[in-house]
Amino acid sequence: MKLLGLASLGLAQEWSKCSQLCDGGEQTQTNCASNCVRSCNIESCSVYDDSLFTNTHVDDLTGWNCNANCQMELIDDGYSGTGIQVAARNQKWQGLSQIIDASQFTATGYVGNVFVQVAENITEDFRLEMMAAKLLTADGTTQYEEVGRVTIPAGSTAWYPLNFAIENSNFGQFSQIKFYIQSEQTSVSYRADEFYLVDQTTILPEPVGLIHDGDFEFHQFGSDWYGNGATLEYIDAIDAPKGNSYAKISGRTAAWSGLHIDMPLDQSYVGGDTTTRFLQLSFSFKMDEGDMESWVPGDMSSPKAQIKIKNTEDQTNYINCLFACGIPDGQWQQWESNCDPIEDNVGSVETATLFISGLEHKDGTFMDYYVDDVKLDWWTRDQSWIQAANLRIDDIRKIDLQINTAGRADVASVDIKMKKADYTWGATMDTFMMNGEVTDLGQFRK
Ligand SMILES: [Ca+2]
Ligand SMILES: [Ca+2]
Repeated sequence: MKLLGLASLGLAQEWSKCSQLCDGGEQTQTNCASNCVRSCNIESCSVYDDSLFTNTHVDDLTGWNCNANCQMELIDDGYSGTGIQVAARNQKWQGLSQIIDASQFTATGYVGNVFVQVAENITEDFRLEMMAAKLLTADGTTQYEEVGRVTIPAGSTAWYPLNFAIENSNFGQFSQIKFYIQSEQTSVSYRADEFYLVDQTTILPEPVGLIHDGDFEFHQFGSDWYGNGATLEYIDAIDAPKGNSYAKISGRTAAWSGLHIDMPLDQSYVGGDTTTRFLQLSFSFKMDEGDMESWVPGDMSSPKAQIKIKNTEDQTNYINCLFACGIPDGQWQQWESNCDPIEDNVGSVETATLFISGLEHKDGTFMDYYVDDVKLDWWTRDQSWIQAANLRIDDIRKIDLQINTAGRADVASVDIKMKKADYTWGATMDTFMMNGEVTDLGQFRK
């Protein structure tokens, strides 16, 4: 029995996606078995090839300098392959740097990243800032600008992404721009690896389903996400469920306050067969661990997710997308739920907005929460059973068969027909159940 290889298990898909990325960027979860892929870096290989920085992977020290005579060395255990370690410094502006000729800046904005790690145990949070020192051609003075920062938590030895962006600058007035990493905490030595700096328009991703930047990896471009009666911040952290950033929602004052995004949901999403044609929402979610000390699961309402559809007659409909009685906690959880079908009675769609809110505590407080990897797309039947079924068939229902044709040079071919099984077997199933999923279903209806 041959089954279509249309879908593989989710894990396998993550693997194949990782292998298309370049800088050693797949992360394995520290507390799961080996080969347990959790997420991949979001950037594509091209960002390293197209980078305005040279020697992006730090194969050696070529092109990199330690600003104002600080000390650096090549290390073997970088983020991927070799990297750079910068020793303790005397002044905050001493740090790893590279100078780029300003004539290379031809686009209106650039975005970059470098992975950083502390080289020793630290007992307090450690902040690194990416600076741009822009040398004016006219009078030889320098303009300084902080273009990105990251805070590494006390005690952490993980690699962290330091995202940065330089936008809307009149690059033509400068002769060169020096990027350098600085920190007030000069006694802490740190490591850096895998740098890039590219035209921001070259790496903006296409929306996945209805959601643009659902993994919050491109927030520095001005995201479509907003805090709704709440403060929306972006956290850059290596433990993000997807990529290197996620959203924090704080300062909530009501059950409806949370996160929202306007979506390109048009009339093509309305109506049709409501038994098969509906949207599925999934997202990663956790509560603030600090808040969990006062957490009583029974005292908190579940998260809520709704699509608000406004029609051309200014009427509003809400489509529920989260039907769960799960108990969120301080660990990342994956939430997945089908939305109610969007029926014709919503009218002509003018705007559509997804809200993620809820979480009202019995005492009238509204806890902070975190979100990542939000997807909203057509529901499709999970076909991961096919691969599993094929493996079971190989394992249980197939045996090797040997036919000895020695001494029968006159035999041109052998036809084998199984006439009787050792035991009675069979199955009943709905004719439509595997339509389009199994190639030779008819053979089993004989
Ligand atoms: Ca490297
Ligand atoms: Ca993310």
